[in-house]
Amino acid sequence: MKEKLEKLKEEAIRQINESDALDKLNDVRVNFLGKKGEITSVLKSMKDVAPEDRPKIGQLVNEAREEIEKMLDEAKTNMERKLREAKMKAEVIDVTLPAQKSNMGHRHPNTIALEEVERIFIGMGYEVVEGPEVEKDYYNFEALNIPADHPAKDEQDTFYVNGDILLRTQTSGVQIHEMEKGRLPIRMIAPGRVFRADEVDATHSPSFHQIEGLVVDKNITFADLKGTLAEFARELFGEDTKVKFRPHHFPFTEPSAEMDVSCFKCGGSGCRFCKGEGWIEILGCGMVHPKVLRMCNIDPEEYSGFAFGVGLERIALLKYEIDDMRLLYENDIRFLKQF
Ligand code: 2NM
Repeated sequence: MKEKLEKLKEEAIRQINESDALDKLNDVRVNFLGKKGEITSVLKSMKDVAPEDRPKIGQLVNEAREEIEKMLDEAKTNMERKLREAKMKAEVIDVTLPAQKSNMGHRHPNTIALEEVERIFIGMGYEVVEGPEVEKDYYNFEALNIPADHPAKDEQDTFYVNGDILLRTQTSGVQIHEMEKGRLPIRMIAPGRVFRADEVDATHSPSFHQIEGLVVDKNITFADLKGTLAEFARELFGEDTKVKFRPHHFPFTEPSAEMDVSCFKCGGSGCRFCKGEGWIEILGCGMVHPKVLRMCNIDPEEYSGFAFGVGLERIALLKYEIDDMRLLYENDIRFLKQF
């Protein structure tokens, strides 16, 4: 009996040492100390032991049981400690590692250019006014002195919603609405999306953006127009920028002009950027036609005004030296991130 107990003990120790997981240790406990375990069955066979030997054998069995229990407990404590240590090691956080940067969005070059233009005009006391992209034919053409049979209407042929309603080809309609309100004087810019029946190429798109400006007050002259737009050009392209006005024709202004700025790359001597010209065309402008004022119930004998229109994409392309307008519409983050 004694030998059998020794053997059981040895076997239990061997199995404990071999256990590499808590559930395996538990199996050992069940196999030896459980209800149907080895040690328990030894106890059950006590009935075969001579009565005088029973206390002695009983003590041996209990000792073996206690010893196995102790070994199991120690092994369990050890194993739990090792598991805890491994877990701590695996879950270590190095607080000195650089943080993962979240992917920030980026303002579109058009937006950057628009905010720059808005900043300049707000600085001169202008209001920024927006209006509808879908407009009545009257506000896009008629009120701007472009009658139905005018050739300028062919030039700006557009997308009609129906015979009377269209996608605006310029933001001038916003200025007409503002003049109709009868609150004078007016100093405003109207930025926004416009539409033309143009094919897509490096410098054209059927949908682009314009910023139009309007000043209406008493005694406004072409000198005010020149001073204002020259200052705009200097703020946008640098203080050494020169401006030049060439006579032009628009139905809604008289006289009308186009304004060139001296090339901000070569300073006017001629380079690849200005195609050797030294000058870059930047906007159209003029004194608001008396007919336009009258249609808005403003007396041209009392009030006068100047207006201008500039393409936002044109400014973004020039300012950021982008050579293809299509890049502005593809929204490739690798391109957009550069500005
Ligand atoms: C341009 C050029 C010249 C213009 C005129 C008006 C209005 F409403 F007052 F008649 N708004 N914008 C204007 C004048 C626009 O774009 C090249």
